[in-house]
Amino acid sequence: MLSDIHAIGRDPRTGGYRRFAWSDADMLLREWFTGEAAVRGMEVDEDGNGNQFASWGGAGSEGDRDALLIGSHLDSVPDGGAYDGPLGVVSSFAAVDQLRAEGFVPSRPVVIANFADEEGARFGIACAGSQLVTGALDADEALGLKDRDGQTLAEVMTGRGRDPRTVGRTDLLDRIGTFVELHVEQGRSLVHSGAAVGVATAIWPHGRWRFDFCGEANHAGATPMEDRHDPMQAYAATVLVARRLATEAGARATFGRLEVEPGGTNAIPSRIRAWLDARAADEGQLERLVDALVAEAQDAADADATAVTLTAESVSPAVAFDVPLRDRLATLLDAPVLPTGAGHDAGVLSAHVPTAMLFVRNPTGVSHSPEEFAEDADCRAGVIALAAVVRDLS
Ligand code: HGY
Ligand code: MN
Ligand code: MN
Repeated sequence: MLSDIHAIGRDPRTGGYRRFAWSDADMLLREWFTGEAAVRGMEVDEDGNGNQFASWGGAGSEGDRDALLIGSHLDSVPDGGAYDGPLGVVSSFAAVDQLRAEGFVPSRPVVIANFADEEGARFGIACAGSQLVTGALDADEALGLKDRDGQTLAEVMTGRGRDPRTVGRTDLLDRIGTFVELHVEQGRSLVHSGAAVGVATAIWPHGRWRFDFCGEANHAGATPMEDRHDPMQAYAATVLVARRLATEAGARATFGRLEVEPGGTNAIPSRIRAWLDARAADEGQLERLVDALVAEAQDAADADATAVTLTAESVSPAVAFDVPLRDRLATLLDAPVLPTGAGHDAGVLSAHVPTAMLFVRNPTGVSHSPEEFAEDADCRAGVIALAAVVRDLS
C-alpha cells in the first residue's frame, strides 16, 4: 500500500511530499483511502470537515461510545517524508487484513480514520480536522483561514464540492470509546531501546506564533547604515536568541518559515513575517520561553526604531495519554514507553476519549524531511502490534 501511494504528491527534485489539505495530491489520497476501504467491504463516510472513516462492523451508533478508532492522517508538511501519517493509515488497513485472515470478528466496531489537515501546512492550524471534530477549533475561524494564495478554507472546500456549512463539531466523540494511533517515531528512542514498536506516554505542549517585524523600506545603496529602520535586523537577532533561550531551557524553538516584503535584492525590506514553532516539556516552560523571546525581539526592534507584533496562530496543550490504556498496551506488546515532541490527532482526542499511540522505529530518527524512514520489517512489526491491540481492545 505504501508503494501504491509512493508517487502521490512527491516532488521528484527533493523526494519530499507536498500533500496539502484539499490539494490534488490530497484528493488522490482520499480516493486511495476510499478504494482500500471498498476492496475490504468497509463502509466509508466523510464528515463535514473532510475527515474520512472506514468502518469494520458498523460505524458505531450515536451515544454508544463503543467503536475502536484507529488510523492517522495522509497530509504532509512541505517536503515531508513518506511515513508521517500514511504509515498509521496503511498499518490500520493491514491490521484489519491480518485479523480477518485469522478469522477474528471484533466485538465492537473498528473504524479507520484519515484525519484531514493534521499538519496545517496550508492553513496554519495543527490537527485542524480533529480539532474541528472535537470543537477545539471554531468552524467560522477555520473557514476564514487563508492559504498562501489568499484562498479561504471555505472557498477551497467549496471548490472541492464540499459544503462549508457542514464544517464543525460532529458526533464522533459519542460513537467512539478509544482511539489508538500508530505513527512512525520522529526521533531515535526506539533505536536506542532496540525495540521496533513503542507506546507513547506524552506529547509536549507546542505552538506556532507569527512575528511581524515592520520597518521602513529604503534604497540599499543610498541609505547610510545609521539611518536605516531595517526589520531584518530584529528578525535576525530574534532567531539567534531563540536558539540560545531554547538550548538553555532544554526546549525547542524553530523559525522554518519566512516571508520578506517586498523581497527586492537592492532594497531594505519593509516587513519580515516569521513563524516560530516552539515546544517545551511543560506549559510553564513554553510560556516563559515565548515571553522571553518576545521581550528580546522587542528590544531588538526598539534598537532600530522598528516594530514587532506577535500573533499566536496555533497552540496545542500538553498531552498525557491515558495511563491504564498506555500500561495495558505496553504490557500486551512488551514495548517500551516514550514521550514525543511531535503533535498528533491522538493528542487532540486524548482530551475526550482514552487514547494511545504506537510508535514504529525510524532508524534515521528524522521526520518532516525526505530522510524519514522505517524498515519494512519494523513496519510489519507495527502492523502485528496494532492487530494485537485491536484484538485485545475488541
Ligand atoms: O508539528 C507536529 O508536531 C506534527 O507533525 N503535526
Ligand atoms: Mn508531522
Ligand atoms: Mn503525523
